[in-house]
Amino acid sequence: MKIAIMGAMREEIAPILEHLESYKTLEHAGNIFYTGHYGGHELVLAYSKIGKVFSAITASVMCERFGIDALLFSGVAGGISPELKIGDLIMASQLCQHDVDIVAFGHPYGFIPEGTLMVPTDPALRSLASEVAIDMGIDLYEGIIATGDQFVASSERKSWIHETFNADALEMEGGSVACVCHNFGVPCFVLRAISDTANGEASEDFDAFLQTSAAVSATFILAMVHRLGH
Ligand code: 3QA
Repeated sequence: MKIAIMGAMREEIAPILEHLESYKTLEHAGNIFYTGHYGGHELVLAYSKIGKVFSAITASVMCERFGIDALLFSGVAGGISPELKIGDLIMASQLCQHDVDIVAFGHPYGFIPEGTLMVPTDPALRSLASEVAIDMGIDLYEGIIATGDQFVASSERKSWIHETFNADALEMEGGSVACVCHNFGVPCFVLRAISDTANGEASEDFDAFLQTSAAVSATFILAMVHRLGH
């Protein structure tokens, strides 16, 4: 299979790149795409830069230009559910855009006409992830992830996102990437390890835990790649 793995920040992709014995690079559309082999599959890796727009560019290029069979997103997130502690893993069942607001026309928050409020991820990739988690003895949460072009560092905004979308975690790219994949018909999986809890201490926690949480997510993604298509 040909599998795309993407993150938003360099730190989210670096621990995966380290595991490739060799790779080639291709520069395109403001990104560096790394191609190589792992676990008997062809891989294409890239970090998009932060946010919905940059991540949509990268995901679109991966879908359109690399002929991928699946796209796996690996990275960190702010936890909303009190069950989620720093370092815990959550896979998205579905994702939304918490910053979309055309409520003046009677639409619910997050809804764009001819789109859907929630975009689901691929059920087969989710069940594979559940099996991998059991085998590795890891607790893997499943829930709604809310995406927006904001680093959330306030309990008020975090509560609003929870109440409005029933989201368990939030970040800045998953919703756009899932939307791109959905529109291209490419199976998508979004995994995040918690780096902070999106409250008043979020920026300090994020700086302290970005690297370790990114590595937790990357390790799990590589275990999934090992199991894909076998
Ligand atoms: C944060 C990263 C962006 O790609 C989204 C991390 C973790 N905690 C979050 C939170 N709110 C929203 N998203 C997240 N990622 C970008 S800002 C830091 C940039 O530092 C998930 C995420 N609470 C760069 C140094 O200047």
